[in-house]
Amino acid sequence: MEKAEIGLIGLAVMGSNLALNIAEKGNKIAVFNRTPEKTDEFYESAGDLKKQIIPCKTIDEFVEAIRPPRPIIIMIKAGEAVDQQMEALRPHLGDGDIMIDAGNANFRDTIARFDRLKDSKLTFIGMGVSGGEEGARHGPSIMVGGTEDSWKRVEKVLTSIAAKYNGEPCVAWLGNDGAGHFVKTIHNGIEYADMQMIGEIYGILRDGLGKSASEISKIFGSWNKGRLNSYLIEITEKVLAAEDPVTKTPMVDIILDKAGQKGTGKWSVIEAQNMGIPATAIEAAVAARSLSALKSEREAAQKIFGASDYSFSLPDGSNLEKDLELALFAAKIGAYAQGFAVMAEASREFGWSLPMPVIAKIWRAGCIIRSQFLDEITKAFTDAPDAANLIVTPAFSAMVKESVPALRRVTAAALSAGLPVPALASALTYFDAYRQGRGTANLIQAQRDFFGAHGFDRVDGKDFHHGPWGSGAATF
Ligand code: NBP
Repeated sequence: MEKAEIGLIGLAVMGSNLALNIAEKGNKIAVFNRTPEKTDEFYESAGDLKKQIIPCKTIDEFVEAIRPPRPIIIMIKAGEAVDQQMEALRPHLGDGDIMIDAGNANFRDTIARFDRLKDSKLTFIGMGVSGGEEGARHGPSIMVGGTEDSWKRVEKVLTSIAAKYNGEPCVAWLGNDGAGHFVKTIHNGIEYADMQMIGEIYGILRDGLGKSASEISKIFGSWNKGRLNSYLIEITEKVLAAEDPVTKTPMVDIILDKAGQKGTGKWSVIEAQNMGIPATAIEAAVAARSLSALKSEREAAQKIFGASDYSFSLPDGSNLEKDLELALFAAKIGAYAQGFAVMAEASREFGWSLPMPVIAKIWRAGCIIRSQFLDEITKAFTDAPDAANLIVTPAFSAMVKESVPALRRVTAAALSAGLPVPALASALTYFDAYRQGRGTANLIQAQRDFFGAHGFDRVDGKDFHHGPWGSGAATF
């Protein structure tokens, strides 16, 4: 029997869709699932693609079915299950075989797994896959981390299944060990910020301007034809237009306003903090989900403080919808600038040489944050590869100058109206702090020197590094 080009373990939502995608693109694939009945179910539902699939009930049979050196995608529940599966697989593998974790792993676990296999005959790839079920089936964005040699073994198959943007595949090798999973983590952090900012603009339209879900849907629909064109704006238009089959009222109006945060969103913020890179809009978005989850506390607090009257108004002469659109655009630039800045620092810290234009490129299709905007980021980083931050590239500094005034008007009006806009406000404050040549940390340094004799650097470079506040140490 002809051997499979690749193997896949884990036939739940993501794994089965990815396997069908791989088979559909003409690659022979062997599949295995811990619970064998699921392998049968999967195979029976594969229709015409059955001829490309080798269903296997045992690990022995599975490994035997793949052409060496064997690339094996592990698409199972992230965490301990991956280590267990790897241990179960390991004794069956041979020289050059590659275990590929395609789940949402913490990149630190990926580095540890990569290191564990370093001196063995096996190799490890950590592969971030974005696009959910639909992406897995018809073309995800794929972020690969591992050795270049192992990437070469899987490049053809992965290129065949990845999403395409103007014919270019949305898959790339991004660097060693945890590079792929790190980039996926930051993708998800940006996704949190993007969604939160859209949610805040929705809140202004709903609560500050009294618009119905269908009216707001139309506004997002018109924005989707302009510079905000993206998958997230497109689905926002759609979900706002949807009707609840039970009550026949807008679906969004009867969905509980509680969202969770887990895994990648949280990790992106933790890693930004670990590296000392400000990612305030992403942090605000993760925290906003945590605050949303405190539903009963929020209801109790509303009883004490009352709700704001939410009367949102912009200065006379403003074009309301245009300002909201531009404000969202400006804030979005802030969130992406922060995400890319976190990746730039991680690249230095972990020695990955992350290619920023390539990352923007492979996010243009297939993933949740896909958009036309990412094409502009690709161009900006290609034209200014050494830029310290996206917002200072020539292309984006012009956009920032054009859009930040609207963000300021919208944020100021929302704050006055008592409308919570943590991500929009964080993005605005990020711009303001980033472009402030002289900030206020001089006072913090003075305070630190006062109570802890920490010393400070002087603006005149003179060699005298303590203030005239006594010994320099606080007395208690
Ligand atoms: P789940 O995360 O729900 O995991 C279910 C799969 O894991 C089943 O195949 C199950 O086998 C297997 N499994 C478990 Br649970 N414990 C195992 C163990 N100890 N050994 C071997 N197999 C084990 O699947 P999913 O939703 O398809 O997601 C897969 C990965 O992709 C996750 O890391 C997820 O975070 C990531 N991801 C998901 C999405 C999405 O939209 N769902 C998007 C992007 C990434 P069984 O059938 O025997 O129980």
